[in-house]
Amino acid sequence: MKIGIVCYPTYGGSGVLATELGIGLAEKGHEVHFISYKRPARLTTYIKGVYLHEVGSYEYPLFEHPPYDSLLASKIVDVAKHESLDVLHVHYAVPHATVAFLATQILKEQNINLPFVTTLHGTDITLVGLDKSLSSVVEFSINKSDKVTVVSESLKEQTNSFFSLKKDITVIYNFINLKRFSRKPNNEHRAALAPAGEKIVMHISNFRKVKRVEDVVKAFSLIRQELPSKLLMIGDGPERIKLEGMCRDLGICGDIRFLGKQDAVEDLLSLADVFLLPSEKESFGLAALEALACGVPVVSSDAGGLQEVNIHGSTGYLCSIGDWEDMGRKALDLLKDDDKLALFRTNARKKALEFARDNIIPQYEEIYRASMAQKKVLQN
Ligand code: GMT
Repeated sequence: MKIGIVCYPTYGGSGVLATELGIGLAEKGHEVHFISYKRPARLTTYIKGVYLHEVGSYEYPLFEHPPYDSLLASKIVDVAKHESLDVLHVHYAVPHATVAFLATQILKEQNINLPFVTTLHGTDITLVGLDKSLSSVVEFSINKSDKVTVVSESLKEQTNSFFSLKKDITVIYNFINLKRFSRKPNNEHRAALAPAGEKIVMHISNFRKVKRVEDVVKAFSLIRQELPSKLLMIGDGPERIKLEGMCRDLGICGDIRFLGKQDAVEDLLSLADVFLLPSEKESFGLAALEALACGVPVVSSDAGGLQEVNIHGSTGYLCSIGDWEDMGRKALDLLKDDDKLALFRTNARKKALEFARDNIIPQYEEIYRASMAQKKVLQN
């Protein structure tokens, strides 16, 4: 198949998932055309069958903001026509599903029937999509998609309760490349980051408000009172400055390292003893899955789809949103008990196997085929 993938290129879960999907599809022999305003962060090397079409900008004194939606629609039309796409897959409803509808209508005028699949990732529904200023457009665009997928049962339930949908939604979980995400011990890195053999606590995110990163630091301050430990904070985003101030106020900066955005997160995850994810909202929790795949137990909130990934008392623990004291205690419970930690590590990796890339990608291929068949029937 020739597949167009529209995604955000940044270090957000939807872009990561879309990129890994495109790479996986190309490895299976499909031709994949990424359409994005920058090279997606996880697209680091040349891969046979993968092409990138950048959406440019357009400045004009009349515009306060460049017209991203129109530029993207125009690029989709161009790529669809000249690369003869069979299907278009857009990630994140806002504005990608709306733009996909516009682009496919333009193509229809030129007798090209391109089906489009929309994948809802989370905040496009639970935060941005719900906002009164956008919700009617989001609902319309979901209904106009040929197929709609979501990343968890929890997100399916929320989407159906927030919007009046005429569409069936298919759940396709986030997936993981288990070869890449596996535990690869690195004594040199461990000695550099935890020189006295301290335990390593880790968090990875885009440091947005919804991630409740301050709870990570609060939980860690409790952990380090009882156990020599280090906290590695990976990623960057709007909350980082506040967080750095908080570490200084608490006088614990010596035990916290902010490593910024990293590409090879699997190497760092391999160093961790426990992963903390206190999110306010989390439709699936790809970062949690990446940790589990590297054999790292997860202490997380019980938000959204996290309950479908992180199994309480087996792969880690689930705590109420905002209860950082419980998160700290649960992490300590694991960190202080080597046998338990070893058992949870094994369970974590075992759970991750359920989300193996090879099991999930065929579900997307099936959705593409179904959307193409549906379009053909409508056409005849
Ligand atoms: O994690 C983020 O805030 C980024 C966000 C996105 O849409 O870019 O990630 C969402 O999509 C991921 C991939 O499907 C999910 O694993 C994340 O749980 C989801 N984030 C939220 O729901 C907050």
